[in-house]
Amino acid sequence: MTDTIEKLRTELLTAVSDAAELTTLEDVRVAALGKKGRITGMMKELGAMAPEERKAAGQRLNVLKDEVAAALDAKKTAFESAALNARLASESMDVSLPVRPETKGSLHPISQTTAEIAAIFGEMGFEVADGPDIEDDFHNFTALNFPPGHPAREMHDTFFLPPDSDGQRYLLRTHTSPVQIRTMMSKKPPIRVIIPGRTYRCDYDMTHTPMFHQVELLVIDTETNMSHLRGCLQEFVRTFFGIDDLTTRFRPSFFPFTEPSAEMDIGCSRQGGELKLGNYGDWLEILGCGMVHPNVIKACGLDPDVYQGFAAGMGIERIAMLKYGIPDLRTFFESDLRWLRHYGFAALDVPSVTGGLAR
Ligand code: 2U9
Repeated sequence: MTDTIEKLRTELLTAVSDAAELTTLEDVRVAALGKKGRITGMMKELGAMAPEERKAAGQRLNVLKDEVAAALDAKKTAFESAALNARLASESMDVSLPVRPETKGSLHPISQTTAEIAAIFGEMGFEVADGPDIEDDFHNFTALNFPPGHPAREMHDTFFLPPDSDGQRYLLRTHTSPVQIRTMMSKKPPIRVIIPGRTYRCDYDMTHTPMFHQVELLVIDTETNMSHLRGCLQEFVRTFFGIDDLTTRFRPSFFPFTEPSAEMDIGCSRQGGELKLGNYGDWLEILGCGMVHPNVIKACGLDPDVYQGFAAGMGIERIAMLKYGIPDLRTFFESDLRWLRHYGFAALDVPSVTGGLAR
């Protein structure tokens, strides 16, 4: 029996090693370990042996069975990884190839500008957060320290939905600030987020549309101050407009949700009726900002004696118009294909601070 097992071992291991493909290997497995396989057959013969002989032969057959099964497994794994490597090699593509010139369609300037803003703040360590367009009074007003009766709560400024069965009056968010409230209530500081998104106000004229886009940023930590706010926003406008020495100026202002509050201007020139950004002595208002009001920190369940931070907000249409020389706000939402072809951006040219923000 010992000789037979040894012969069978050599035969089976050679068959495994000679198998050139998965189907042959499967044939070897069936011929060795299947119901009618050679090893299975020899196991069946053990019953007819004398007890001593049966014990020794049984042990040898078990060792052989494990050895052949292991060799089959190893060979199968080798076949599978070779097949995967061949597939990966044949399906690879060169992602650095330029976009096909015949690509139809383009990115809307709002999408392009939003991606540029996210790339700049992303480089500074900010995450992008988002939240619902339909909000409740708490997240849109109360938690942001708007007192009852504040003009922004009025019917004529805010789009309210009809009250639901519980009398709850939902609204279309008037700013992206409720997302900041949701972020502060769900995340532990340090928090560094930007929130780009749609906002809605009941207003329509040359410089207002009922839906517009805002981006807000929020930093909450234990030691943030106005100089961090200034450095961060100055770095942003310089990178966004691509003007290294762009000057900034902060003027005191008022918002219910920040204290102190400020408006930031950037340097410009209006000579000859043409607006030029840069260090020319004149000023253009670009965004609002401030240190988050302690009442807002408290409303989000954080201790204002431990945490403070800064926030800022700006209109995306406004900065897109300034950067790309788009003269009329209302054209953003007219879906005029000629306008989109003129002001649109190549769809797969993802902006980055190092690779460039726009062509
Ligand atoms: C939280 C705390 C503070 C966000 C801020 C502004 C100033 C601001 C306007 C710019 C033009 C809106 O698009 S716009 O009409 N925004 O001036 N926004 S500070 O402050 C926050 C936000 C959330 C929790």
